[in-house]
Amino acid sequence: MSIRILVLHGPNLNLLGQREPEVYGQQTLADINESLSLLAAELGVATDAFQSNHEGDLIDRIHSAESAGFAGIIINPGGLTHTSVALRDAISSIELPVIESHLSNIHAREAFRQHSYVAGVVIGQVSGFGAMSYHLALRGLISHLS
Ligand code: CA2
Repeated sequence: MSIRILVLHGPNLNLLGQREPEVYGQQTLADINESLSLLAAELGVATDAFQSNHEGDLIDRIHSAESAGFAGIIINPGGLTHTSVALRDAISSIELPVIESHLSNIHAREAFRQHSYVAGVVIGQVSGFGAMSYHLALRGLISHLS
């Protein structure tokens, strides 16, 4: 059975491609999930994507990821990146490697976006490459696992 990677998308990312294309690009979340899944297949792993607008749902998925058979997590926490101690605590409570991914370069945006609560408990962060941030995160996670 191939290695399975959980991909978590946080609040408002379901709106991708419909609003603010100048900031977040033209691709929909379904487009991003599909291209990531194709890359994963090329690299010999599988991705399983989940989006939620609810902090607790994301935390529940993080808690159950290992028992559900995932080897690692890629997460774009959306706006929760900059607010959520609870999400950070959930990530630090598990043994699985986690990579943080952002479409935009959060360090080149408003001051309030430049701090990430989760950055200190993840393997690494990819920020600013649009949909490719997820691809780079996947490559980084696979490299970390192997
Ligand atoms: O750049 C990223 O990936 C972000 O995580 C996206 C979040 C933002 O709060 C972070 O600072 C950076 C926002 C996701 C909301 O996405 C939208 C998509 C279309 C229209 C409106 C929001």
